[in-house]
Amino acid sequence: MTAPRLSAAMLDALPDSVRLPDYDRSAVKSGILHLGLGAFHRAHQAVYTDTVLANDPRWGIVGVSLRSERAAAQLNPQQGLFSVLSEDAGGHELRVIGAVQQVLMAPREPDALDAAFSDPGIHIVTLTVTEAGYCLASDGCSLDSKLPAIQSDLANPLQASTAIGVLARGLKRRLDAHGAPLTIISCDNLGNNSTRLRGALTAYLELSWPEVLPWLEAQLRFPCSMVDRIVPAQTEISLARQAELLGARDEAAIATEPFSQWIIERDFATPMPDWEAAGAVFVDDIAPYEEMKLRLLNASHSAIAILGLLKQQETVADVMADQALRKFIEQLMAKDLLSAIQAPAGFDLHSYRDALLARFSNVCLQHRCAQIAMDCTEKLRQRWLPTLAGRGENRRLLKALAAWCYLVVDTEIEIDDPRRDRLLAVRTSDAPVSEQLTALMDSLGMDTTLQQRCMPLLQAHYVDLKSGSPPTRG
Ligand code: CS2
Repeated sequence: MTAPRLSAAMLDALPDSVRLPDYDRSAVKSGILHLGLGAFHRAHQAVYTDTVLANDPRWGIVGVSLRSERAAAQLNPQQGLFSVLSEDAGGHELRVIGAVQQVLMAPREPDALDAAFSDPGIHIVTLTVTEAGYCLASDGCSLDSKLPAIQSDLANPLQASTAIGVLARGLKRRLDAHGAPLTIISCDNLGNNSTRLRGALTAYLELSWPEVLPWLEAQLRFPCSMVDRIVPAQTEISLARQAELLGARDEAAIATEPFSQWIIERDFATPMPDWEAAGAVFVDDIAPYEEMKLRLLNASHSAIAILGLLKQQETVADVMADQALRKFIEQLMAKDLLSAIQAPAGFDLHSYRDALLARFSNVCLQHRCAQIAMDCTEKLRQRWLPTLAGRGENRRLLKALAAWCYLVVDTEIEIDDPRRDRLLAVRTSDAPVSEQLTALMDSLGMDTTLQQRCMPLLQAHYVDLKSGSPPTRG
């Protein structure tokens, strides 16, 4: 018999081991609007907020999906409830989160969305829309206003489906309604994430509603944030196991690791949830935290994914169990990545690295290499280029970059990337190697000075790979 679907009515019937929302959900008011209600938000910001709600009912989350109906279909029939399984070799915890009140589908529900943006009880907008969701040009800073999705939002603001278009219209409505302040926080893996968001949004508003800009300057704040928790995409198998543990079928279930970190720049325009009481940290200078995470965790994650795919390893834990790959990753971290990072004050980078190796080796997480290898042109720019631009040892990082070039040009591995067409054009061209590599470096937004410096070694490693030498050699 299939288990009944998770719902508010059946919470009391769940096993005693399951941790439930310890507050009255009917007393919760909406205080946060979240754009992009994927797995990461559910395993991260929603969990911190759920903890806060036990003492302060002002911070319920209204979720907004931009393109897909999926999150609404998963969560609304469950009254926003979902379960988070956190697990490693030490054991597991299963918790039901009640912080999400409802999910709106932006292009289908413009009136409800306008009402949410105009609600004076909403003080905060958070976003997890992936690196590509900021619609940035190759310089990584300005808005790519020629993108078809941006052009379409500018032409049809009521059907907006990019984060930038939805946010711009929402701000216009809020200003027209009352102009109360707002704190807007990006929770995506981009350095200076909220500052970049602000830049893209400002450029969009200049083209659409420039009258919003003085208010944005005066009344809105965009604190940057560093988020960390490994959240693999669910599979049929993991969903079935979680249903068994929960005693209910949960279409929005999330499986993750016990570790979680959230660092937020202290720069707020509004009252804030006491996320610190739930384990987040507010800091004045976020740059060293962002740098540490992107250039160590995410940088090695991308290398793991690319090398793993080339060696037909399915998951990150599989890569870590492969002696040659593990050794390469350990060396990459120790020799190339660590030395290029300025640690936050009082932080021990070596223990951080050790903890990362243990997290990557967590066999409870089915974190597929293919998931991490998505959107490489966006990710590698953030994760690898700043280290390559430094003056330190870069040999292994250039090998990993050569491995990405090899994956794009010389294999038939599926490419899931916002610049897929450009990459496929290189795959099918018969241009000389140096031209192919230049085209790939251009797609990452690598400037010409850096290209000139990297090219000789990159090309040598790439030619080695083409001649059958494994990327982990040497
Ligand atoms: C991963 C990240 O998919 C990826 O690119 O590197 O999602 C990573 O799991 C998180 O940033 C961990 O906090």
